[in-house]
Amino acid sequence: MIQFESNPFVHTLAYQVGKKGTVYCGDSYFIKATNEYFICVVADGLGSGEMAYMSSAAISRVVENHHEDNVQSLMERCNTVVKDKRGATVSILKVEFTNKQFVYSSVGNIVFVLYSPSGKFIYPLPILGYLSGKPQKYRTQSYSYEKGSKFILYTDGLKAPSVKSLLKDFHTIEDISNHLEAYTRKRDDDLTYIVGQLL
Ligand SMILES: [Mn+2]
Repeated sequence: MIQFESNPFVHTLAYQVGKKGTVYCGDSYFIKATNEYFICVVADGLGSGEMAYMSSAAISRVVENHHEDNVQSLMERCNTVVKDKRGATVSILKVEFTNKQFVYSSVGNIVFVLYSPSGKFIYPLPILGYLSGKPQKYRTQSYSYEKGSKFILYTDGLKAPSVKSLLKDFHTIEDISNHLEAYTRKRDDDLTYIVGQLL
Protein backbone atom coordinates (compact mmCIF):
# COMPACT_ATOMS: atom_id res chain seq x y z
CA MET A 1 0.00 0.00 0.00
CA ILE A 2 1.15 3.51 -0.83
CA GLN A 3 0.26 6.73 0.98
CA PHE A 4 1.25 10.24 -0.08
CA GLU A 5 1.49 13.19 2.30
CA SER A 6 2.41 16.55 0.84
CA ASN A 7 2.18 20.29 1.34
CA PRO A 8 4.25 23.25 0.05
CA PHE A 9 7.15 22.24 2.34
CA VAL A 10 7.41 18.49 1.95
CA HIS A 11 6.46 15.73 -0.45
CA THR A 12 6.49 12.22 0.99
CA LEU A 13 5.45 8.72 0.08
CA ALA A 14 5.08 5.78 2.47
CA TYR A 15 5.09 2.22 1.19
CA GLN A 16 4.25 -0.83 3.23
CA VAL A 17 3.76 -4.49 2.48
CA GLY A 18 3.58 -7.49 4.83
CA LYS A 19 5.68 -10.62 4.71
CA LYS A 20 4.33 -13.04 2.12
CA GLY A 21 1.57 -15.29 3.43
CA THR A 22 0.85 -13.43 6.65
CA VAL A 23 -2.28 -11.60 7.76
CA TYR A 24 -0.69 -9.14 10.20
CA CYS A 25 2.06 -6.76 9.21
CA GLY A 26 4.50 -6.36 12.10
CA ASP A 27 5.70 -2.96 10.84
CA SER A 28 3.71 0.23 11.42
CA TYR A 29 4.20 3.83 10.42
CA PHE A 30 2.55 7.22 10.65
CA ILE A 31 3.21 10.30 8.51
CA LYS A 32 1.72 13.76 8.79
CA ALA A 33 2.54 17.17 7.36
CA THR A 34 1.23 20.35 8.98
CA ASN A 35 2.07 23.94 8.02
CA GLU A 36 4.79 23.98 10.69
CA TYR A 37 6.28 20.49 10.59
CA PHE A 38 6.43 17.03 9.13
CA ILE A 39 6.38 14.12 11.55
CA CYS A 40 6.87 10.45 10.86
CA VAL A 41 7.45 7.30 12.85
CA VAL A 42 8.42 3.84 11.65
CA ALA A 43 8.28 0.85 14.01
CA ASP A 44 9.23 -2.78 13.43
CA GLY A 45 7.56 -5.01 16.03
CA LEU A 46 9.63 -7.82 17.50
CA GLY A 47 8.80 -11.27 16.29
CA SER A 48 6.11 -11.63 13.64
CA GLY A 49 2.38 -11.74 13.16
CA GLU A 50 -0.13 -10.37 15.61
CA MET A 51 2.31 -9.90 18.51
CA ALA A 52 4.63 -7.81 16.35
CA TYR A 53 1.68 -5.84 15.05
CA MET A 54 0.41 -5.08 18.59
CA SER A 55 3.70 -3.42 19.54
CA SER A 56 4.31 -1.45 16.37
CA ALA A 57 0.68 -0.36 16.01
CA ALA A 58 0.67 0.97 19.60
CA ILE A 59 3.72 3.06 18.71
CA SER A 60 2.32 4.57 15.52
CA ARG A 61 -0.95 5.30 17.34
CA VAL A 62 0.70 7.14 20.24
CA VAL A 63 2.69 9.30 17.82
CA GLU A 64 -0.46 10.01 15.83
CA ASN A 65 -2.23 11.11 19.02
CA HIS A 66 0.64 13.33 20.21
CA HIS A 67 2.40 14.44 17.02
CA GLU A 68 2.77 18.00 18.32
CA ASP A 69 5.16 16.78 21.06
CA ASN A 70 8.92 16.98 20.68
CA VAL A 71 10.83 13.92 19.50
CA GLN A 72 12.36 13.09 22.86
CA SER A 73 9.01 12.95 24.64
CA LEU A 74 7.49 11.00 21.75
CA MET A 75 10.23 8.36 22.15
CA GLU A 76 9.40 8.17 25.84
CA ARG A 77 5.72 7.74 25.03
CA CYS A 78 6.58 4.98 22.53
CA ASN A 79 8.64 3.18 25.15
CA THR A 80 5.79 3.41 27.65
CA VAL A 81 3.16 1.96 25.29
CA VAL A 82 5.18 -1.20 24.58
CA LYS A 83 5.47 -2.09 28.25
CA ASP A 84 3.90 -5.57 28.62
CA LYS A 85 4.19 -6.08 24.87
CA ARG A 86 6.98 -7.68 22.83
CA GLY A 87 8.67 -4.40 21.93
CA ALA A 88 9.80 -2.79 18.70
CA THR A 89 12.56 -0.92 16.98
CA VAL A 90 11.54 2.70 16.39
CA SER A 91 12.62 5.77 14.47
CA ILE A 92 11.04 9.20 14.72
CA LEU A 93 11.75 12.08 12.38
CA LYS A 94 10.37 15.58 12.87
CA VAL A 95 11.15 18.29 10.33
CA GLU A 96 10.58 21.90 11.40
CA PHE A 97 9.98 24.00 8.29
CA THR A 98 10.27 27.42 9.92
CA ASN A 99 13.87 27.01 11.11
CA LYS A 100 14.86 24.46 8.42
CA GLN A 101 15.87 21.88 10.99
CA PHE A 102 15.01 18.28 11.64
CA VAL A 103 15.21 16.19 14.78
CA TYR A 104 15.82 12.46 14.61
CA SER A 105 15.88 9.72 17.22
CA SER A 106 16.12 5.98 16.75
CA VAL A 107 16.44 2.79 18.76
CA GLY A 108 17.22 -0.31 16.72
CA ASN A 109 17.77 -1.20 13.10
CA ILE A 110 15.58 1.20 11.14
CA VAL A 111 17.78 3.12 8.73
CA PHE A 112 17.54 6.84 7.95
CA VAL A 113 19.60 8.63 5.32
CA LEU A 114 19.25 12.22 4.08
CA TYR A 115 20.96 13.60 1.00
CA SER A 116 21.46 17.34 0.49
CA PRO A 117 21.62 18.98 -2.95
CA SER A 118 25.14 20.18 -2.04
CA GLY A 119 26.21 16.53 -1.86
CA LYS A 120 26.24 15.97 1.89
CA PHE A 121 24.80 12.81 3.44
CA ILE A 122 23.39 12.69 6.96
CA TYR A 123 23.28 9.17 8.33
CA PRO A 124 22.57 9.25 12.09
CA LEU A 125 23.68 6.19 14.03
CA PRO A 126 20.93 4.54 16.05
CA ILE A 127 21.14 3.21 19.56
CA LEU A 128 21.26 -0.58 19.41
CA GLY A 129 18.41 -2.62 20.83
CA TYR A 130 14.68 -2.01 20.88
CA LEU A 131 12.02 -0.34 22.97
CA SER A 132 10.56 -2.68 25.56
CA GLY A 133 9.17 -0.39 28.25
CA LYS A 134 12.33 -0.63 30.33
CA PRO A 135 14.30 2.53 31.17
CA GLN A 136 15.99 3.52 27.96
CA LYS A 137 18.57 6.02 26.74
CA TYR A 138 17.88 7.95 23.54
CA ARG A 139 20.12 9.72 21.11
CA THR A 140 18.03 12.57 19.80
CA GLN A 141 19.90 14.86 17.43
CA SER A 142 19.02 17.96 15.42
CA TYR A 143 20.43 18.94 12.07
CA SER A 144 19.79 21.74 9.64
CA TYR A 145 18.71 20.88 6.11
CA GLU A 146 18.89 22.41 2.67
CA LYS A 147 15.90 22.93 0.46
CA GLY A 148 15.63 20.02 -1.98
CA SER A 149 17.06 17.43 0.42
CA LYS A 150 15.76 13.88 -0.06
CA PHE A 151 15.50 11.26 2.63
CA ILE A 152 14.53 7.66 3.21
CA LEU A 153 13.62 5.66 6.32
CA TYR A 154 13.18 1.92 6.03
CA THR A 155 12.81 -1.28 8.00
CA ASP A 156 15.08 -4.30 7.56
CA GLY A 157 12.56 -5.99 5.25
CA LEU A 158 13.91 -3.79 2.48
CA LYS A 159 17.21 -5.19 1.23
CA ALA A 160 18.14 -2.40 -1.13
CA PRO A 161 21.74 -2.29 -2.29
CA SER A 162 22.98 1.31 -2.29
CA VAL A 163 20.52 3.64 -0.64
CA LYS A 164 22.98 6.51 -0.86
CA SER A 165 23.19 6.34 -4.65
CA LEU A 166 19.42 5.90 -4.77
CA LEU A 167 18.94 9.29 -3.09
CA LYS A 168 21.68 10.86 -5.16
CA ASP A 169 20.80 9.51 -8.59
CA PHE A 170 17.01 9.74 -8.66
CA HIS A 171 15.40 13.15 -8.84
CA THR A 172 11.92 12.49 -7.50
CA ILE A 173 10.55 10.31 -4.73
CA GLU A 174 8.31 8.62 -7.32
CA ASP A 175 11.43 7.59 -9.26
CA ILE A 176 12.99 6.25 -6.06
CA SER A 177 9.84 4.31 -5.25
CA ASN A 178 9.63 2.86 -8.75
CA HIS A 179 13.23 1.75 -8.51
CA LEU A 180 12.56 0.05 -5.15
CA GLU A 181 9.68 -1.99 -6.52
CA ALA A 182 11.94 -4.85 -7.60
CA TYR A 183 13.32 -5.11 -4.05
CA THR A 184 9.88 -5.12 -2.45
CA ARG A 185 9.05 -8.25 -4.47
CA LYS A 186 12.10 -10.05 -3.05
CA ARG A 187 11.09 -9.46 0.58
CA ASP A 188 11.16 -12.18 3.25
CA ASP A 189 9.91 -9.91 6.06
CA ASP A 190 7.42 -7.10 6.61
CA LEU A 191 8.68 -4.10 4.70
CA THR A 192 8.16 -0.37 5.15
CA TYR A 193 9.84 2.64 3.69
CA ILE A 194 9.16 6.36 3.67
CA VAL A 195 10.81 8.57 1.06
CA GLY A 196 10.49 12.31 1.06
CA GLN A 197 11.76 15.56 -0.33
CA LEU A 198 11.97 18.82 1.62
CA LEU A 199 10.85 21.73 -0.55
MN1 LIG B 1 11.73 -6.51 10.22
